[in-house]
Amino acid sequence: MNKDKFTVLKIGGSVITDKSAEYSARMEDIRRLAKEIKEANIKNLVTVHGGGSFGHPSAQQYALRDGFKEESQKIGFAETHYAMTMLNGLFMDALIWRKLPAVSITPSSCILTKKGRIQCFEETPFKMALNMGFLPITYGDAVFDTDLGFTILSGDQLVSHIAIKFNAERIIMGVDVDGIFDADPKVEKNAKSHSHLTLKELKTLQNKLGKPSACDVTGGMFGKMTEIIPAVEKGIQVTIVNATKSNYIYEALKGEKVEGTLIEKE
Ligand code: IP8
Repeated sequence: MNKDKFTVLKIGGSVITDKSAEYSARMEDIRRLAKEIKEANIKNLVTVHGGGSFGHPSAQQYALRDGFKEESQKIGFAETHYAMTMLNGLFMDALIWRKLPAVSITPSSCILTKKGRIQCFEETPFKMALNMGFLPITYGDAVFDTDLGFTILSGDQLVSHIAIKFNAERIIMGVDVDGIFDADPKVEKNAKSHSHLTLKELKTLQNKLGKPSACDVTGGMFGKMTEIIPAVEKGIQVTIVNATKSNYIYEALKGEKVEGTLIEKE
């Protein structure tokens, strides 16, 4: 593995798709983010994107996360995975158009989960791509599961797994709100944002917020917090920024101070 530390960037599905309409990509945001990634020009970057209105509706309709129960779900698995390859294709197109050497790593072909958690990751092509200076791009996907038959792997679990396994220096999570709040800012007008959280504060806040009842099959901000906790425990710094706002991802990648939430172990 490359000796230089690297960055894992997550681009949320709510940033690059319109969650109110199935299979609706936000092309302007996809192009803008590709430009920001190009201009930031940082070495050793792994990017993971979410599913938004491409992955979640069919995953929910066919209850894929709970695993294989009946034959009729198989077409749902196929549709969900195919929809994710379409969204990934749009993102890849924008990156390659900018002359970035982006290479897609398809989770359903190289990852197996066990009860929903990553069990085996055929990582050699991923490591070679990173070592050779390519820009690996991966995403939340419908994957095969040794116990459940199949399930849904969230981009957030992938982010944390990759960051821990390959010793990343930092994680940048691009979401559609201004960081972590003490309540859902889309519901509570007076929700207060946190510019800095320690691991202890993050855990306390997570308990306070509790599980949401959102249509996001992988758990929204609560799921995000659950997934990043093990990475923060390993000393990986996590920044949560609003990727719908111009240049926030650029500034975060450059290591500049940007509005959002910085999470550190201590
Ligand atoms: O949007 C889930 O990934 P996420 C992807 O990162 C699918 O939670 C297929 C629903």
